[in-house]
This record gives sequence, C-alpha cells and structure tokens, in this order.
Amino acid sequence: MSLTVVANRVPIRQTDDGWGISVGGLTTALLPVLEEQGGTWVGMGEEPELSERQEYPADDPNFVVRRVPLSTEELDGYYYGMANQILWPLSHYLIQHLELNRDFIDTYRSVNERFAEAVLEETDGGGDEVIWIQDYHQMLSPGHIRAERPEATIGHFWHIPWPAMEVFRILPWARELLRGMLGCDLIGFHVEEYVDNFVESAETLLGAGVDGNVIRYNGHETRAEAHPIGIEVDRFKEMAHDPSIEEEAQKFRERMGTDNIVIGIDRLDYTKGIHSRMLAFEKFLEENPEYHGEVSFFQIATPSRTELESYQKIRREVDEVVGRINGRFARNSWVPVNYRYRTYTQYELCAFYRAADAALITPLRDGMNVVTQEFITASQDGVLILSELTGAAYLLPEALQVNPYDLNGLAEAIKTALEMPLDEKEERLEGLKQTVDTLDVHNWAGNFLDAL
Ligand code: ADQ
Repeated sequence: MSLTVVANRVPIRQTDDGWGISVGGLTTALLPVLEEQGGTWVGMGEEPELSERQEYPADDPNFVVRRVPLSTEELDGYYYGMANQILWPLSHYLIQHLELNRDFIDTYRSVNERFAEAVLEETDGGGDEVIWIQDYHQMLSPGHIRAERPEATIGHFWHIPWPAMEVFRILPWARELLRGMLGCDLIGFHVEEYVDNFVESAETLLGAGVDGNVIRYNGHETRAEAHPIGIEVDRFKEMAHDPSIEEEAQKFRERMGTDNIVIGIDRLDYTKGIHSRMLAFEKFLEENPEYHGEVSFFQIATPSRTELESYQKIRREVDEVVGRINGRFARNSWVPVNYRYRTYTQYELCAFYRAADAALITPLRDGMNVVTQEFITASQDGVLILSELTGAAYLLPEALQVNPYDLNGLAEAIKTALEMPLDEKEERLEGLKQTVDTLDVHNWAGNFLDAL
C-alpha cells in the first residue's frame, strides 16, 4: 500500500535548527504509517517562500510533503471563512456564529480543487494506492479525485460532530458538499450518532439509497463508520508515572494553596463552554460558602483562531467573568479562579491532570474531546465532569455527565465531585481507563486503514 494523507496542515515545521515534526494527535497517528510504507502528505502552504515539494527528512527521506500554496485571500476564504466561520459553528450547533458569505464557498471550491489536483499529481493511479483525507476543510476534494480516478481507494475522517440533518441542511450548499463527500469509499466519524446523522443527510437531501451504513449514490458506494479517536496511551502513561511529574504536581498543589483543585484545559473556542463553566463555578461559590478559600479553579485556554472576531469576543467574555468572580470572592491569599491564556507542553499538562481533584470538561459540543482521555490516563483518583454533548460522553458512561447549558446542574456536579467518596472515584476511574486504553490513537489509524 502507498498512502497519501490530505490534511489542512502539513506535519513538519521549521525550527531553530532546521526542520521538525509538529506535535499533535494526527501526526502521531499517521506519520509512523507514512514513515514505514512511504507516501505523501498534502497540506496547505501558508508561506510562499517554502517549496511545494519537500522530501523529509532531507538526509534520508521516508515521505514527501506536498504543499498547496495559498494566497492571503485564499487562506481567508477557505480556512478562516468557510472552514472556521461556516462549517465549524454549524457542526457544533452554534448557528449564531454562522457567516454565510458567498466568497467563502467560492474560495473553498477552488482550494479544494487545487488540493485534489495535488493529490492526482502525487499518485499514479496504481492499484495499491490509498488516499486518506482529514476533516471539514476538505469536503469537495474527494468528489474531484473520484471523477478522475474511479478506481482509487479514498477515505475521509471527520473530526467534529456531524450535525442533525435538519441543521446541516441550513447550509445553502449542503447538497453540493455531501456529493463531494460521497466520492469516498469510507467516511469515519467518532461515534455512531454522527454516522446516523450523515446517512440521514445523504438519504434525505440527495435521495441516496441507504442500506444500514452503506450509501449508494451515482453508481458509487460509500460506507460510514464510527472510529473513535484515542490518544497515545503508552506515552501518556509513561509520562504520568515519571517521578518528576509527581514532584511538579506537588509544587502546583502548593502554589494553588487549597485542598481542592478543579482544572479546565481547552483551546479558547466558543464551542468549549469555558464561559458557561465559569458562570457555573460562580454559582457553586455563591451556594457553597463553606468552600470559600478551600477550592481553586485552574483554567488554561490556548490562543486559537485569534484573527476572528468571534474568538476575540469569547476572549473578552472569559477575561471579564474571571475578573468578576475573583473581584467578588477573593480574600487574603485565596484566588478562586486562576486563568492562563497560553499554551503549555504536554509534560506540564500532565502534571496539572495529576494534581487535579476534578476536571471540568464541558463543551457545548465537541466531536470527541481528547483532553478527556489525557486526564483519565494521567489521573490517579480525580473525578471527570463531562459534557454529555461530546463524542467522548457516548463512550465514557462512568464520567459524571452534565448538560453544559444547565448551570445549576454544573454547579451541583462540582460539589458532587469534590465530595465523592474515594472508592467511588477509583471505581469510576478504573472503568474510564479501561475504555481509554482501547481507544489508542495507533489503533484508531490502523483500524481505519484496515476498514478502508
Ligand atoms: P480540538 O477541538 O482541538 O480537536 P481536543 O480534542 O480537545 O480539541 O484536543 C485539544 C488538544 O490540544 C489536546 O491534545 C490538548 O492537550 C491540547 N491543548 C489544549 N489546551 C492546551 C494548552 N493550554 N496547552 C497545550 N496544549 C493544549 C478536534 C475536535 C475534537 C477531536 C479532535 C481529534 O474538535 O472534538 O477530539 O479534533 O479528532
């Protein structure tokens, strides 16, 4: 088999001393396959000075990076526009953020076509070629590739929720985008519920024939399947058991200075429910004065898509609510909310996971949410408070599940978590760990490619 991966970003980046691999779940899962079997990774070229084709590593190459160079206008329309201001909010049911701008879909069309052309140039149509496309940035390229290569094996993995058909059809271009996706042989989603939504969208909006999870359209068959993504379990376990992590966790507990620590770790995105979570924590403090001075909430938010107004707005809102809570409740040396707007290393995150008594993971919607799995793997006796509107919730019944829109319920869950008996905490965590072990990201990639 020779593999061509198509993703928005390429997996390598320039460092102070040359080139290196970008860290991330997708690169971790797919690079070993590319390195072992050889192949190509197609992604956007954001900087015009970089070459379109680069063998990596330079001294003894085992795969090729193929860039599709994008102008600033193209990046704005295709990435910031169509992907981030249309497909992202729609798939997360947050349609108040939808910007239905005609230029966005026009640019998305032409950029997807250029990605497809790059794939066609990099592959020769031989029988053992597998093309694996990633995510909502590339809905139309499968259709273009299929048109030129009827025999190609094409897969797609959709990392975010596929919304209910009645929500997806809000898009004026819903049918065109679905047709593009149906150029694939296999489309993967995190959970069955998204598979069902996709199949229903194809059946209702295109009149496609459906037999279980097989969709027939225009003489071609596409399967939709659930392939829940995982983390690199072994590496996380090893890191969590490193004695230096325990030391870091201890230092962190001392810095927080309270018996109870609750953490939240997210990209700063309006889908992640950070603002509602803060309001719930405020409610918890209002209703439980006995916890004043006894609990710290440590929230990290990584800067994300900072060019967009909706992200600047959520940043201001979170800043404001943090200030208000601390202004209202802080006393002596106690600061109720410790908020950091920055990125940390995985090693640092691991220490936070280990030190926490509870993790508040409460997105308004999330395809999977892998922070959940990182916390479960690193924690010894922490409680996971998890939004039921995440893919992870379908797989992790032992979590303390909450509706992220229900602030009273969230506030109560914080109290329940902090007062949970140790044996119940351990029992729940044991069940969670067993599931997360099976969701390993290497299994995810292997299982998807086998199915493809
Ligand atoms: P994301 O929306 O990015 O991914 P998530 O699954 O939570 O969401 O992964 C975030 C990653 O970023 C985690 O590995 C986490 O450790 C890291 N991270 C978060 N905050 C950080 C910080 N302050 N510093 C450093 N690292 C930080 C999309 C979908 C998800 C889906 C994944 C994978 O939106 O639903 O789970 O893809 O398919």
